[in-house]
Amino acid sequence: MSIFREKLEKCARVNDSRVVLALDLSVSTRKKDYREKLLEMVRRVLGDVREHIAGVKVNFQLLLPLGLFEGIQVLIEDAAGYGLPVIMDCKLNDVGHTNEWAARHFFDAGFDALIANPFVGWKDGLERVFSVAKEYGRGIILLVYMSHPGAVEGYGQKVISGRKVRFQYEVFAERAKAWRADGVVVGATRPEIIRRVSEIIGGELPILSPGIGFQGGLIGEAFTAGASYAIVGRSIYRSENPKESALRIKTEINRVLG
Ligand code: BMP
Repeated sequence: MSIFREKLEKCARVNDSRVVLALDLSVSTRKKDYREKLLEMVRRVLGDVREHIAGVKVNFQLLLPLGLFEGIQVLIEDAAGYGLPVIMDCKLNDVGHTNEWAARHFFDAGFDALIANPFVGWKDGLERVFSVAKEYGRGIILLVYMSHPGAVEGYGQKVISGRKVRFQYEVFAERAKAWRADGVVVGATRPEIIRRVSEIIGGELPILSPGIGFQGGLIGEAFTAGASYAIVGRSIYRSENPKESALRIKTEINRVLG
């Protein structure tokens, strides 16, 4: 098991939580002191909810205004101080040499794992990302089926694999296992697909499931179908009391998991 997975599972145990916080807050760059305001907001939310989450996910909404070796460093240090792993949600999706450098920068900056898109394939696509992750001892999480309606057009299409007609996401779930990924993303809006992916990966990899709350996914359905973690953003950081919301969500997940 990778260091990233060990860290995620340890936090899940210590905080008794299967929630990964999506820190997607934003402040318009037209506002004065937007960097300071944004950093203050995200640090406050993270500090408030830290005992009720298993990890943190950052995406371009924070990376672009805060800067990888500037504000993001403060956030990574905060998370490290709380013992939380930090995932870079860059959905890496290019040819090998640029993927490799992006991954090196993210790992040098201190991210524990990054999310990549298996659509680019292995050879001179994700192969170099996996080898960089191995070199640094960090994690790679693969998108297998996204949570938005348009996901059906790609992840949900039928493809010919070998001689069989399969769903694209089934092939991706098998690749995640074969490539020794550290987790897969499957939208909580599609519990039947979580169930199928869970059959394919047979408990070998955690299923991280975004889309609960604002996108219509339900905790009961997603976790009964086999989700391991919920990736939750707006239902926590947009609520009046993020700490209480994170506690409520983790408690509901724990109740479903029994
Ligand atoms: P929210 O809980 O506010 O809907 O946020 C969901 C988070 O999960 C966002 O950070 C988004 O980038 C991410 N996400 C998603 O919603 N669907 C996917 O299929 C993959 C994601 O990474």
